[in-house]
Amino acid sequence: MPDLVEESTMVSSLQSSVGTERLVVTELPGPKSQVLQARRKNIVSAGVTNGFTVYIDRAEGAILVDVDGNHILDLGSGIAVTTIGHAVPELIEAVSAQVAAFTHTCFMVTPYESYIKVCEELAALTPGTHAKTSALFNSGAEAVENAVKIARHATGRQAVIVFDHAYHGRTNLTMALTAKNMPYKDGFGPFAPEVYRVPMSYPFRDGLSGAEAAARAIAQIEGQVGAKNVAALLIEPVQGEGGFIVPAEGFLPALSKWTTDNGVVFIADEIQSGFGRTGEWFAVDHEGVVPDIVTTAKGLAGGMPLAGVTGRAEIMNTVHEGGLGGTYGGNPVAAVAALAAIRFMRDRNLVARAREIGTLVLDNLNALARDVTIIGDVRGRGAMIAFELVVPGTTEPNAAAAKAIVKYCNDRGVIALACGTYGNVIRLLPPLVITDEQLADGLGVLGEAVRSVS
Ligand code: PLZ
Repeated sequence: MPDLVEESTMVSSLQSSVGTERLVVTELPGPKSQVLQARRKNIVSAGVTNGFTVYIDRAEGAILVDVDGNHILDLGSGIAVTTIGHAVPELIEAVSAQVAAFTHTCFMVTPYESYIKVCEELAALTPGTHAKTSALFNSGAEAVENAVKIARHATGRQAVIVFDHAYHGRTNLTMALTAKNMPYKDGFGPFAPEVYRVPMSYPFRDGLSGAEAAARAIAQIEGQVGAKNVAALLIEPVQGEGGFIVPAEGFLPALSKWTTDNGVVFIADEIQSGFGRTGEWFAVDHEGVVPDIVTTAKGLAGGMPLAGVTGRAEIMNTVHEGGLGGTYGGNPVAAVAALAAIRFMRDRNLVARAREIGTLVLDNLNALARDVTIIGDVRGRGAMIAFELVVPGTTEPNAAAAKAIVKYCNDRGVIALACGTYGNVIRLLPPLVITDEQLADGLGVLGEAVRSVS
């Protein structure tokens, strides 16, 4: 328990300005972080890991301040969550006022307006002008589970189609939907049935056009599952954990058409790619695809836990009364945070900013890729950009290089995240409020890291 002195220090530190510059004042992790890490080892389950063990005290914009006073540049946004940046005054104000008013009633017991407003925003922002309804939950995995429940209920069918490299969560059903065994699934079975995996479009590794890759996936579905048995096709329009894989142009539209022709519910998992991240409100917007259901979380509520399932009213509303819910789903504090985050994104035009960030990052990384032999591919959209590391002269994944690059960045106070089925992809997910100077600083360190590992 923190004593009173510590608590008052916390409050004053919250009020002091963080500034915008990266500043490393101790070895990393610093001495206080090391003490906390030793404490953690005794008491936090070993199954939960940390990428970079600096313990955070406060944050602002794209800077995290750790307990040793180091100012860390955040190029990960807590895995694509703090899209609007840390400590946004409008969000603090909204959340504080809501905490003072009431923190919980359970929407299923006695409702409140902010839940409705979030659903109105989701209906307005997600693709398509058809009638839509939403249900709110706490986490991405919970949203995906509910989207599948709804699709099965609406179609009376059972099979769910997912893709190679997919990531959809860590609960029992979403583990089954997720592709990668280690660390997500190993030893955690048995898994939920009626999940069928088909090949993704992965231009760097398969060389297929979007139409060819879609034909390959569809042939497999029709041959091995049968269209009439398929309730839902679930896909991340830009895959996240799987390696920021952007399918070839035409792949998503072809799949979307096939689902429409066959009475299959097209579910876009936009949990990582949504809410402005890719330079459109949703990644499917880049190709004009209109999903039947969209799942959202992460960037939706600026760091508060909130997730949504938004879909065609005629699909969403087939569920019987009481069929969807949960104690905390659409919690009022998280709901007002979402409203503040959405307003902030609109006011600051952060979706356009994501496109600018994309241009800056792509130019920088493409130039870097011409100079070194370990970058096999640079890809992504908007502020969701990554590069894939290979053994020089081959396409063989180079996970060791990714690890070394992340460590080099961390040692200098920059958060960079690895991802990918083969652990060989470095992804950038900066908050969209990152300044050009901060971005240049982060890319500078990243460039040094790549050159040092090459
Ligand atoms: N769908 C597309 O990216 C979460 C997971 C990190 P939850 N991605 C980060 C980890 O190792 O657990 C994610 C996602 C997509 C679903 C999810 C699941 O969202 O809020 O983590 O449950």
